[in-house]
Amino acid sequence: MKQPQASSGWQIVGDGAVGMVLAHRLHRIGEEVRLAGRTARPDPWALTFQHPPDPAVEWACPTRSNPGDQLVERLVVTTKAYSVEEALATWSPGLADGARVYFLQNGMGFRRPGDLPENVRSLIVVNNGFAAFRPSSQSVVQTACEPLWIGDETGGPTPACSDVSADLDRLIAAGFLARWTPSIDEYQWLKIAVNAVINPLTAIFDCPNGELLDREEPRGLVEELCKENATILRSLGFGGRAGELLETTRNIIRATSSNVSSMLADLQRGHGQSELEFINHPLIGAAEDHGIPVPINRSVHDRAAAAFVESCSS
Ligand code: KPL
Repeated sequence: MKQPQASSGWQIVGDGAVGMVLAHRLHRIGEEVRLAGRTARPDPWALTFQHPPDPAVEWACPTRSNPGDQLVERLVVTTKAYSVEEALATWSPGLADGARVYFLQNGMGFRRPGDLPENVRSLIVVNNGFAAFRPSSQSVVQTACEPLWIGDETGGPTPACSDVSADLDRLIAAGFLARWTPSIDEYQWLKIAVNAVINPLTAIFDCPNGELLDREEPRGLVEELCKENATILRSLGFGGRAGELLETTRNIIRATSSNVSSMLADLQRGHGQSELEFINHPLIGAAEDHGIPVPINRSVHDRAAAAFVESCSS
């Protein structure tokens, strides 16, 4: 019987802004990449990438919408958290033995038991501010580049295998500030504590990230939310970073000021799906577990959830 071939390239699943930036930057250094989205795309797909102040470049992105008969050794899942289950249902059966699967979602709680074969390595990537947005469905603008923290559940001081180390080297060669961390959960919580501020507020106030600091009401809410979130981080044992939360959040807002946040983008699409469950719920849940009152988080969550309900009925 003919054995399926394994592809050593990067299979990126999720053709949103982050997937498009990864695909372009890896392709530019000669890596083999393929991009998959929910809908089938032409192969190759004509895309535009820009990282200001550099001019926009056009390029032909190879695509593929399912594994077919070529096993995948390296899968990068850049879908929204609520689409991970569907993405893995398609790609998990096509993974090679020992494949690496990188997850780049906002928030947590998007994995399901048994969603990956046992002989596959799963890695979490926390993107602290390498941000991008899509002015149109075929173009992407990268607006910032900050560390991509990469780690796994075992929390070893270095990657558990040389393939993962080699992947990190390639990401660095492609211009990402990719770094290994033995405490990826700390970075996940820190990012959640920031996203739980920026994302729902931009949805409520219907504004790009930067305007949160220009207008009085959201500016006050940024401060109050950060105060509550710092208390939650301390209770989780991440006090070292809690003191800087307000400053970190403001810096990310400034660095991504022209961005339409991923939550506002979801709201504008009007499909009613939001990442509140993966970003705001874990934080409010952790507060509940530790007996910490978080009235501002609850009210901001409820206002953002109401905006999603309304966007579907209008
Ligand atoms: O992660 C983001 C998001 O939009 O989800 C930020 C950093 C807020 C950039 O917009």
